Amino acid sequence: MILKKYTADTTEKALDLAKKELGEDVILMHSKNVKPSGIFSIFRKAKIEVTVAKEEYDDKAEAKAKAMEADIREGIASIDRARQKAESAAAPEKDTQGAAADSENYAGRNIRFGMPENEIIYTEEKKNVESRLDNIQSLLEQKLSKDSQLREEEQRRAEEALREREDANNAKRSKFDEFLKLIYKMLVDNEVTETVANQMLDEIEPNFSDDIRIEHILADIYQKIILKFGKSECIEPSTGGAKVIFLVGPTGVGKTTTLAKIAANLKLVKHKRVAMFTTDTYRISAAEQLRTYSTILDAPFQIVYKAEEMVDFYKEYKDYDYILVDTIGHSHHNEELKELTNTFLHAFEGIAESEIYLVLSATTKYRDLVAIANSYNDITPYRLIFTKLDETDAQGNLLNLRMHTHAPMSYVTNGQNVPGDISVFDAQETVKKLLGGH
Ligand SMILES: Nc1nc2c(ncn2[C@@H]2O[C@H](COP(=O)(O)OP(=O)(O)OP(=O)(O)O)[C@@H](O)[C@H]2O)c(=O)[nH]1
Ligand SMILES: [Mg+2]
Repeated sequence: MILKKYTADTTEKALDLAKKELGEDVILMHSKNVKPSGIFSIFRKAKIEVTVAKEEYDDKAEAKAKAMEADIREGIASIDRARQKAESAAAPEKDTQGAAADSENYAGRNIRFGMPENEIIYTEEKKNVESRLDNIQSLLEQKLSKDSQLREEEQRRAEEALREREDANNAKRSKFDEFLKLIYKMLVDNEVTETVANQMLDEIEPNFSDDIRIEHILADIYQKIILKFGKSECIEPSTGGAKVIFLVGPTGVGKTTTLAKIAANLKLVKHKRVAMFTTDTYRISAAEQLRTYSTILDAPFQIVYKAEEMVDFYKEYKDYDYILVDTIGHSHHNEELKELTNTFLHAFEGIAESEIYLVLSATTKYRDLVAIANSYNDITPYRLIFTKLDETDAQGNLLNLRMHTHAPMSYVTNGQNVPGDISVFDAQETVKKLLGGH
């Protein structure tokens, strides 16, 4: 707040000076008559000195200042009234009786000051008004200091309320963050990669409500991961002729065993006509393994060496429902075998409907799984089968690979038993495990 004094003939003129310098919004704090000095000062007109303030803060304070200004104006009016009274006492037409009475009333002072009667009245009234103004000023000062205390108190309370609100928000936010951290830890413990875990958590709507509970966040992320897994896509009958089903993948993941499980289910449960081919001519034991299953299932069996040969064999079994083809397992670094597999996979284009399933073990390291999946991405679209779920407690790689490849999930296997230990991938079951369920 700026406080300044201005002196002029009238209050208005003094205020004008103040407004010129400080602007229109100055507040009149105090006004008083200033006695002229010098030998003939008694005959000279008194000047008015005003004290003005310029507020530098809120409207409320301005309103209060205006109220004070009104008080002061009243004081000034009072001075003016006194002056008028004194002037009318000095007027020539003043009746002598009245003057005598006044003279009596002020006799003591008359003797003391030796002044003309009208000047005595004026001086006394002026003193009264000045003392009244002094009172108003001290009142104003008290009020101002009280107001400023109140303002400080108000500001302190507002700041405290803001701090409390911030603390409460931070508490809720940190509760939400705490839950997210727990879920993140759970996912990563289950071998979901940090990238995928963050991707999942990013999709959770922030919730800082009072009744935030971990169950709500879990339900949210549960739904979201299930949606990420999408609908499982499994073997479907062909619209004409035998459907050719290929199982491809690295060595030892369980291709032959899984093929036997699928064949057994199609034949024994769904009563479909099934033939079994193998392109794995590298190891005698590999072919013998599948032959044994075919014998048990009483299903035709063929060893296939070349892609053209396979098309010829297909003609023999085209009235069957399914031809299941086991392929040679190979490293994703082995370009020769990769090319050979490629020729088999594309042999039926324009001849028969086919589906290709990439068999991966849930126990394989994420980095290797990505390399394997990438090597098949170059060849063909595929669906994902995960084996050996019984050998790991962490199913994170199922989500990682689904997110990496965008290939549909199909089957999972969880044991060596044929024809058991195979099922259609159940996203709910896997997501429950990823989130710490059993
Ligand atoms: N624990 C467990 N073992 C399995 C599962 N599936 C297959 N196996 C075992 O994994 C081993 C390899 O299975 P195969 O079916 O021969 O694997 P493959 O992919 O055909 O192997 P290659 O033909 O040599 O490339 C066998 O001992 C199977 O019994 C499974 O779901 N769980
Ligand atoms: Mg095999």
